[in-house]
Amino acid sequence: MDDIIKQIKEIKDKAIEEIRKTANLDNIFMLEKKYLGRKGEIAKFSKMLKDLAQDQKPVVGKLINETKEAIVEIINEVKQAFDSASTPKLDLDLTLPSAGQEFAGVHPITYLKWKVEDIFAKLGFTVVDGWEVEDDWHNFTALNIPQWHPARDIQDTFYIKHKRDDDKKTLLRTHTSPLQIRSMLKKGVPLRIIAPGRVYRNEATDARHETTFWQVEGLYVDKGVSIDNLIAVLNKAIKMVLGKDVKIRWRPGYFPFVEPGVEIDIECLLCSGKGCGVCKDTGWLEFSGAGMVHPNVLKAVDIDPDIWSGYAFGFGLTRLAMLKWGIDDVRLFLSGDLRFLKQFKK
Ligand code: FA5
Repeated sequence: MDDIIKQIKEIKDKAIEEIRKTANLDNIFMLEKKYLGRKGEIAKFSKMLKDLAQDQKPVVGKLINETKEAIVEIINEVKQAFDSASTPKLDLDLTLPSAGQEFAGVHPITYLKWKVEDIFAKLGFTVVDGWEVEDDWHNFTALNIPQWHPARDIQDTFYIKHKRDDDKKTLLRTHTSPLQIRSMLKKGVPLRIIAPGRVYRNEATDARHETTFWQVEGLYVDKGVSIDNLIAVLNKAIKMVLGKDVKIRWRPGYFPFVEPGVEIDIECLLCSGKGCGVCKDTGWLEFSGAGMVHPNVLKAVDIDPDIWSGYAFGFGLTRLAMLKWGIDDVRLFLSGDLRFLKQFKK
């Protein structure tokens, strides 16, 4: 028995010395396991108890318990010392009222996009999404604007630098119209979609023109679609988005991918049609291009124009936002100016 007692005392001294000397908290956890763990040093002595004589068991058992308690105590002491050393002393008054938390708001264009999507969904349109980096074929050629066509000059764009100069040349899309092509190729006909998205043009900016702006493309292809359907749907949708009756002007317009083509203007709500800097004193803001899908566009995606017909439109979501909220400069949308953006926070 004397031998066990000696061994227990030696282990106790060794444990206490090791724990005191340790320099980091991880080691403390390791030593705790080493001495007090299920298979640790102290547990070994507990297992020996059963082989001792009856009168020796309480003496050795008591010593084991005292040793455990002494080791637990020193471990706790050292842990506490580490804790208080790692807690920085801050000059902080926790009773002060909070400075308040600011939450971000939804950008007005995003809000309007959601509204437009809801309205067109109610009118039976599916919302589709596309890429902002397009290839020349989807952005121009398939839309009846071949390489040599002068209409390419109207939508000057940002080309992605590379050596090729053919249909696979990539560029930042100049309009959402490539989604007409992509949707017909992917989904076939009949088809009724809208495609909202960001587009890019290399042009001088002014109160109505940005280099980066948003459009919403619409396409409806079926049997027997007429221009009356187009006029009815757009008149209805515009009024629903703006939440009031507005004057809408339809006039002939040229886009190579529609025939006949129209341009749609909305009375300038900033000056109630009287004429101002934003509408260039005309009283109208150009809002959308539209028309009946050109047979060449249908042929480009292997759809028979003798069976199917359709209308398409592409309106400026950014222009619509200007009209809805009376914003007199398109450049405010991307300015990142919080004084502007905060006005739209719900
Ligand atoms: C087009 O982009 C055609 N893809 C529209 C279309 C689609 C016609 C389907 C026929 C069938 P346009 O370049 O006119 O057309 O642009 C359409 C609308 O985008 C304009 O009426 C205007 O509201 C808006 N827009 C055009 N350029 C800018 C710009 N730089 N900044 C802000 N909005 C613009």
